[in-house]
Amino acid sequence: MNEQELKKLKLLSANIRLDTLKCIKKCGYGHLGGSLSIVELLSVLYGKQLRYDAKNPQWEGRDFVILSKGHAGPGLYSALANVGFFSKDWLLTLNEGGTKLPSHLDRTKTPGVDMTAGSLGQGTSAAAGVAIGLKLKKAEIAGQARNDDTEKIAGHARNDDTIGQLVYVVVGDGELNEGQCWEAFQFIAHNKLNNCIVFIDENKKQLDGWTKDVINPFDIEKKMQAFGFFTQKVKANDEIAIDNAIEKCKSIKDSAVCIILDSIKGQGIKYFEDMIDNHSVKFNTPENLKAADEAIEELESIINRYN
Ligand SMILES: Cc1ncc(C[n+]2csc(CCOP(=O)(O)OP(=O)(O)O)c2C)c(N)n1
Repeated sequence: MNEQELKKLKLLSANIRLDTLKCIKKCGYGHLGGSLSIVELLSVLYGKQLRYDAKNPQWEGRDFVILSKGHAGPGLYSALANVGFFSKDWLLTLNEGGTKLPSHLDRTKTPGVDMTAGSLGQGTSAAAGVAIGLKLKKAEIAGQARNDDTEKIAGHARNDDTIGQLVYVVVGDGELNEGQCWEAFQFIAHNKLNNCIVFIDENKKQLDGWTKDVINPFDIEKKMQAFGFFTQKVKANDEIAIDNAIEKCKSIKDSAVCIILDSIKGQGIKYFEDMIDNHSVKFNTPENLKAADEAIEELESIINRYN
Protein backbone atom coordinates (compact mmCIF):
# COMPACT_ATOMS: atom_id res chain seq x y z
CA MET A 1 0.00 0.00 0.00
CA ASN A 2 1.47 3.35 -0.94
CA GLU A 3 1.49 6.44 1.27
CA GLN A 4 -1.43 8.00 -0.57
CA GLU A 5 -3.62 4.92 -0.09
CA LEU A 6 -2.71 4.71 3.59
CA LYS A 7 -3.56 8.37 4.12
CA LYS A 8 -6.93 7.80 2.46
CA LEU A 9 -7.65 4.84 4.77
CA LYS A 10 -6.50 6.71 7.91
CA LEU A 11 -8.80 9.57 6.97
CA LEU A 12 -11.69 7.19 6.35
CA SER A 13 -11.08 5.44 9.69
CA ALA A 14 -11.15 8.81 11.49
CA ASN A 15 -14.39 9.76 9.72
CA ILE A 16 -16.08 6.42 10.47
CA ARG A 17 -15.02 6.70 14.14
CA LEU A 18 -16.24 10.29 14.35
CA ASP A 19 -19.61 9.57 12.73
CA THR A 20 -20.15 6.45 14.85
CA LEU A 21 -19.63 8.46 18.00
CA LYS A 22 -21.74 11.38 16.79
CA CYS A 23 -24.73 9.28 15.79
CA ILE A 24 -24.75 7.24 19.01
CA LYS A 25 -24.37 10.40 21.08
CA LYS A 26 -27.26 12.02 19.22
CA CYS A 27 -29.40 8.92 19.77
CA GLY A 28 -28.51 9.01 23.47
CA TYR A 29 -27.33 5.41 23.73
CA GLY A 30 -26.01 2.64 21.54
CA HIS A 31 -23.47 -0.09 20.83
CA LEU A 32 -20.36 2.02 20.83
CA GLY A 33 -17.74 -0.49 22.03
CA GLY A 34 -18.27 -3.14 19.37
CA SER A 35 -18.76 -0.56 16.61
CA LEU A 36 -15.45 1.14 17.36
CA SER A 37 -13.47 -2.10 17.44
CA ILE A 38 -14.15 -2.73 13.73
CA VAL A 39 -13.58 0.81 12.42
CA GLU A 40 -10.23 0.10 10.73
CA LEU A 41 -11.58 -3.12 9.22
CA LEU A 42 -14.53 -1.21 7.75
CA SER A 43 -12.15 1.42 6.43
CA VAL A 44 -9.96 -1.15 4.64
CA LEU A 45 -13.04 -2.89 3.24
CA TYR A 46 -14.93 0.17 1.99
CA GLY A 47 -11.85 2.27 1.24
CA LYS A 48 -9.86 -0.35 -0.66
CA GLN A 49 -10.86 -3.98 -0.83
CA LEU A 50 -14.56 -4.24 -1.61
CA ARG A 51 -16.27 -4.29 -4.96
CA TYR A 52 -19.43 -2.23 -4.66
CA ASP A 53 -21.43 0.47 -6.36
CA ALA A 54 -22.76 2.91 -3.78
CA LYS A 55 -25.30 4.18 -6.29
CA ASN A 56 -26.47 0.65 -7.06
CA PRO A 57 -26.23 -1.26 -3.77
CA GLN A 58 -27.91 -4.35 -5.24
CA TRP A 59 -25.33 -4.63 -8.06
CA GLU A 60 -25.08 -8.32 -8.81
CA GLY A 61 -21.31 -8.31 -9.11
CA ARG A 62 -20.72 -6.85 -5.65
CA ASP A 63 -18.87 -8.41 -2.78
CA PHE A 64 -21.06 -9.24 0.19
CA VAL A 65 -20.53 -7.89 3.69
CA ILE A 66 -22.29 -9.76 6.45
CA LEU A 67 -21.90 -8.05 9.80
CA SER A 68 -23.07 -10.97 11.88
CA LYS A 69 -22.58 -8.98 15.10
CA GLY A 70 -25.47 -6.86 13.88
CA HIS A 71 -25.58 -4.68 16.99
CA ALA A 72 -22.50 -2.90 15.55
CA GLY A 73 -24.81 -1.33 12.95
CA PRO A 74 -23.75 2.27 13.77
CA GLY A 75 -20.18 1.47 12.69
CA LEU A 76 -21.33 -0.02 9.40
CA TYR A 77 -23.78 2.83 8.75
CA SER A 78 -21.00 5.36 9.26
CA ALA A 79 -18.81 3.52 6.75
CA LEU A 80 -21.66 3.32 4.22
CA ALA A 81 -22.47 7.02 4.60
CA ASN A 82 -18.82 7.99 4.19
CA VAL A 83 -18.53 6.19 0.86
CA GLY A 84 -21.80 7.54 -0.52
CA PHE A 85 -24.49 4.87 -0.03
CA PHE A 86 -26.67 7.53 1.61
CA SER A 87 -26.49 11.00 3.10
CA LYS A 88 -24.67 11.54 6.38
CA ASP A 89 -27.85 13.26 7.63
CA TRP A 90 -29.40 9.82 7.96
CA LEU A 91 -26.88 8.96 10.69
CA LEU A 92 -28.50 11.43 13.04
CA THR A 93 -31.78 9.51 12.79
CA LEU A 94 -30.24 6.35 14.27
CA ASN A 95 -32.92 4.21 15.92
CA GLU A 96 -35.60 6.92 15.72
CA GLY A 97 -39.16 5.99 14.73
CA GLY A 98 -39.37 5.61 10.94
CA THR A 99 -35.58 5.64 10.50
CA LYS A 100 -33.79 3.76 7.76
CA LEU A 101 -31.02 3.05 10.28
CA PRO A 102 -32.29 0.82 13.07
CA SER A 103 -29.84 0.02 15.87
CA HIS A 104 -29.56 -3.56 14.53
CA LEU A 105 -29.15 -4.23 10.82
CA ASP A 106 -32.14 -4.64 8.53
CA ARG A 107 -31.37 -5.28 4.89
CA THR A 108 -34.85 -4.24 3.84
CA LYS A 109 -34.32 -0.76 5.27
CA THR A 110 -30.73 0.31 4.60
CA PRO A 111 -28.98 0.56 1.23
CA GLY A 112 -25.73 -1.42 1.35
CA VAL A 113 -26.76 -3.75 4.17
CA ASP A 114 -26.62 -7.32 2.85
CA MET A 115 -27.88 -9.20 5.90
CA THR A 116 -30.44 -8.51 8.59
CA ALA A 117 -28.63 -9.28 11.85
CA GLY A 118 -28.88 -8.93 15.59
CA SER A 119 -29.69 -12.45 16.60
CA LEU A 120 -26.10 -13.57 17.03
CA GLY A 121 -24.66 -16.47 15.06
CA GLN A 122 -26.97 -16.34 12.07
CA GLY A 123 -24.68 -14.33 9.82
CA THR A 124 -22.15 -17.16 9.75
CA SER A 125 -24.66 -19.53 8.14
CA ALA A 126 -25.85 -16.85 5.74
CA ALA A 127 -22.25 -16.19 4.73
CA ALA A 128 -21.67 -19.89 4.11
CA GLY A 129 -24.80 -20.00 1.96
CA VAL A 130 -23.88 -16.93 -0.09
CA ALA A 131 -20.31 -18.18 -0.55
CA ILE A 132 -21.27 -21.62 -1.82
CA GLY A 133 -23.99 -20.00 -3.93
CA LEU A 134 -21.39 -17.80 -5.61
CA LYS A 135 -19.17 -20.83 -6.26
CA LEU A 136 -22.09 -22.73 -7.78
CA LYS A 137 -23.07 -19.73 -9.88
CA LYS A 138 -19.55 -19.43 -11.18
CA ALA A 139 -19.41 -23.12 -12.01
CA GLU A 140 -22.74 -22.77 -13.78
CA ILE A 141 -21.55 -19.78 -15.77
CA ALA A 142 -18.45 -21.71 -16.71
CA GLY A 143 -20.75 -24.41 -18.08
CA GLN A 144 -19.56 -27.08 -15.69
CA ALA A 145 -22.63 -27.21 -13.50
CA ARG A 146 -25.01 -30.11 -13.69
CA ASN A 147 -28.35 -29.21 -12.23
CA ASP A 148 -29.11 -32.81 -11.34
CA ASP A 149 -25.93 -33.34 -9.34
CA THR A 150 -25.18 -30.71 -6.74
CA GLU A 151 -22.45 -32.87 -5.20
CA LYS A 152 -20.49 -32.66 -8.41
CA ILE A 153 -21.02 -28.93 -8.66
CA ALA A 154 -19.71 -28.40 -5.14
CA GLY A 155 -16.80 -30.72 -5.88
CA HIS A 156 -15.91 -28.72 -8.92
CA ALA A 157 -16.32 -25.43 -7.11
CA ARG A 158 -13.93 -26.65 -4.45
CA ASN A 159 -11.14 -26.90 -6.96
CA ASP A 160 -11.89 -23.57 -8.50
CA ASP A 161 -8.86 -21.36 -8.12
CA THR A 162 -10.12 -18.10 -9.52
CA ILE A 163 -11.25 -15.44 -7.09
CA GLY A 164 -14.32 -13.53 -8.09
CA GLN A 165 -16.91 -12.09 -5.76
CA LEU A 166 -16.07 -12.44 -2.11
CA VAL A 167 -18.07 -12.70 1.09
CA TYR A 168 -16.73 -10.88 4.14
CA VAL A 169 -18.34 -11.99 7.40
CA VAL A 170 -17.63 -10.27 10.70
CA VAL A 171 -18.24 -12.24 13.89
CA GLY A 172 -17.79 -11.15 17.51
CA ASP A 173 -15.77 -13.17 20.04
CA GLY A 174 -18.78 -13.23 22.36
CA GLU A 175 -20.89 -14.28 19.41
CA LEU A 176 -18.81 -17.47 19.27
CA ASN A 177 -20.94 -18.62 22.21
CA GLU A 178 -23.57 -19.42 19.60
CA GLY A 179 -23.22 -23.04 18.47
CA GLN A 180 -24.48 -22.00 15.05
CA CYS A 181 -21.11 -20.31 14.37
CA TRP A 182 -19.26 -23.59 14.71
CA GLU A 183 -21.71 -25.45 12.52
CA ALA A 184 -21.26 -22.82 9.81
CA PHE A 185 -17.45 -22.79 10.22
CA GLN A 186 -17.41 -26.56 9.73
CA PHE A 187 -19.40 -26.16 6.54
CA ILE A 188 -17.16 -23.35 5.25
CA ALA A 189 -14.02 -25.36 6.03
CA HIS A 190 -15.36 -28.64 4.64
CA ASN A 191 -16.30 -26.98 1.38
CA LYS A 192 -13.03 -25.02 1.28
CA LEU A 193 -14.97 -21.82 0.71
CA ASN A 194 -11.95 -19.62 0.14
CA ASN A 195 -14.28 -16.94 -1.23
CA CYS A 196 -15.57 -16.31 2.29
CA ILE A 197 -13.23 -14.40 4.59
CA VAL A 198 -14.24 -14.91 8.22
CA PHE A 199 -13.22 -12.07 10.52
CA ILE A 200 -13.41 -12.64 14.25
CA ASP A 201 -13.36 -9.41 16.22
CA GLU A 202 -11.52 -10.50 19.34
CA ASN A 203 -12.14 -7.47 21.53
CA LYS A 204 -12.23 -9.74 24.60
CA LYS A 205 -15.53 -8.42 25.88
CA GLN A 206 -19.17 -9.13 25.24
CA LEU A 207 -22.45 -7.82 26.67
CA ASP A 208 -22.05 -9.02 30.25
CA GLY A 209 -18.32 -8.52 30.66
CA TRP A 210 -15.11 -10.27 29.69
CA THR A 211 -15.69 -12.97 27.11
CA LYS A 212 -13.41 -15.37 29.00
CA ASP A 213 -15.61 -15.03 32.12
CA VAL A 214 -18.97 -15.50 30.39
CA ILE A 215 -18.17 -18.54 28.22
CA ASN A 216 -14.48 -18.79 27.48
CA PRO A 217 -13.77 -19.23 23.75
CA PHE A 218 -10.17 -20.23 24.73
CA ASP A 219 -7.62 -19.91 21.94
CA ILE A 220 -9.75 -18.82 19.00
CA GLU A 221 -6.95 -19.05 16.45
CA LYS A 222 -6.07 -22.62 17.43
CA LYS A 223 -9.74 -23.57 17.28
CA MET A 224 -10.16 -22.12 13.80
CA GLN A 225 -7.02 -23.94 12.70
CA ALA A 226 -8.38 -27.16 14.14
CA PHE A 227 -11.56 -26.57 12.13
CA GLY A 228 -9.43 -26.43 8.97
CA PHE A 229 -9.03 -22.70 8.44
CA PHE A 230 -5.93 -20.89 7.28
CA THR A 231 -5.66 -18.23 9.98
CA GLN A 232 -3.90 -14.93 10.56
CA LYS A 233 -4.05 -12.68 13.61
CA VAL A 234 -3.59 -8.94 13.16
CA LYS A 235 -3.82 -5.79 15.24
CA ALA A 236 -7.28 -4.39 14.58
CA ASN A 237 -6.14 -0.75 14.50
CA ASP A 238 -3.57 -1.37 11.76
CA GLU A 239 -4.97 -0.75 8.28
CA ILE A 240 -1.83 -2.05 6.55
CA ALA A 241 -1.85 -5.32 8.52
CA ILE A 242 -5.55 -5.87 7.80
CA ASP A 243 -5.07 -5.13 4.12
CA ASN A 244 -2.07 -7.48 3.86
CA ALA A 245 -3.99 -10.23 5.63
CA ILE A 246 -6.88 -9.88 3.18
CA GLU A 247 -4.46 -10.01 0.23
CA LYS A 248 -2.95 -13.16 1.70
CA CYS A 249 -6.41 -14.71 2.08
CA LYS A 250 -7.10 -14.01 -1.59
CA SER A 251 -4.05 -16.07 -2.53
CA ILE A 252 -5.18 -19.14 -0.59
CA LYS A 253 -6.70 -21.65 -3.00
CA ASP A 254 -7.24 -24.80 -1.03
CA SER A 255 -8.81 -23.95 2.31
CA ALA A 256 -11.15 -21.72 4.21
CA VAL A 257 -9.64 -18.49 5.53
CA CYS A 258 -9.99 -16.56 8.78
CA ILE A 259 -8.56 -13.29 10.08
CA ILE A 260 -8.65 -12.72 13.81
CA LEU A 261 -8.68 -9.06 14.77
CA ASP A 262 -6.83 -8.40 18.00
CA SER A 263 -8.97 -5.45 19.00
CA ILE A 264 -10.06 -3.33 21.96
CA LYS A 265 -13.69 -2.72 22.71
CA GLY A 266 -14.12 1.04 22.30
CA GLN A 267 -11.01 1.11 20.11
CA GLY A 268 -9.45 4.45 19.26
CA ILE A 269 -11.01 6.58 22.00
CA LYS A 270 -9.15 6.18 25.30
CA TYR A 271 -12.06 7.10 27.57
CA PHE A 272 -14.34 4.49 26.00
CA GLU A 273 -11.56 1.89 25.79
CA ASP A 274 -11.09 2.27 29.56
CA MET A 275 -14.80 2.20 30.39
CA ILE A 276 -15.54 -1.18 31.98
CA ASP A 277 -19.09 -1.52 30.70
CA ASN A 278 -18.74 -0.14 27.19
CA HIS A 279 -21.03 -2.50 25.30
CA SER A 280 -23.97 -0.13 25.07
CA VAL A 281 -22.98 3.34 26.18
CA LYS A 282 -25.52 5.84 27.49
CA PHE A 283 -24.95 9.54 26.90
CA ASN A 284 -26.86 10.74 29.90
CA THR A 285 -24.05 11.71 32.28
CA PRO A 286 -21.89 14.88 32.20
CA GLU A 287 -18.74 12.66 32.17
CA ASN A 288 -19.76 10.66 29.11
CA LEU A 289 -20.98 13.74 27.25
CA LYS A 290 -17.76 15.62 28.01
CA ALA A 291 -15.64 12.65 26.89
CA ALA A 292 -17.64 12.41 23.66
CA ASP A 293 -17.26 16.11 22.93
CA GLU A 294 -13.52 15.97 23.55
CA ALA A 295 -13.16 12.93 21.30
CA ILE A 296 -15.22 14.60 18.58
CA GLU A 297 -12.96 17.65 18.74
CA GLU A 298 -9.83 15.50 18.58
CA LEU A 299 -11.11 13.42 15.66
CA GLU A 300 -12.12 16.56 13.79
CA SER A 301 -8.65 18.00 14.20
CA ILE A 302 -7.10 14.70 12.96
CA ILE A 303 -9.41 14.86 9.94
CA ASN A 304 -8.46 18.47 9.25
CA ARG A 305 -4.80 17.52 9.36
CA TYR A 306 -5.32 14.77 6.80
CA ASN A 307 -7.41 16.98 4.50
C1 LIG B 1 -28.76 -15.17 19.90
C2 LIG B 1 -28.47 -13.98 20.75
N1 LIG B 1 -28.24 -14.13 22.07
C3 LIG B 1 -27.99 -13.06 22.85
C4 LIG B 1 -27.97 -11.81 22.32
C5 LIG B 1 -27.72 -10.60 23.23
N2 LIG B 1 -26.43 -9.98 22.90
C6 LIG B 1 -26.35 -8.87 22.15
S1 LIG B 1 -24.79 -8.37 21.91
C7 LIG B 1 -24.18 -9.63 22.87
C8 LIG B 1 -22.72 -9.78 23.11
C9 LIG B 1 -21.95 -9.97 21.85
O1 LIG B 1 -20.59 -9.98 22.10
P1 LIG B 1 -19.57 -9.85 20.92
O2 LIG B 1 -19.97 -10.77 19.84
O3 LIG B 1 -18.21 -10.06 21.48
O4 LIG B 1 -19.81 -8.39 20.41
P2 LIG B 1 -18.90 -7.09 20.65
O5 LIG B 1 -18.19 -7.24 21.95
O6 LIG B 1 -17.94 -7.07 19.53
O7 LIG B 1 -19.85 -5.95 20.63
C10 LIG B 1 -25.22 -10.43 23.35
C11 LIG B 1 -25.01 -11.62 24.20
C12 LIG B 1 -28.24 -11.67 20.94
N3 LIG B 1 -28.23 -10.49 20.32
N4 LIG B 1 -28.47 -12.77 20.17
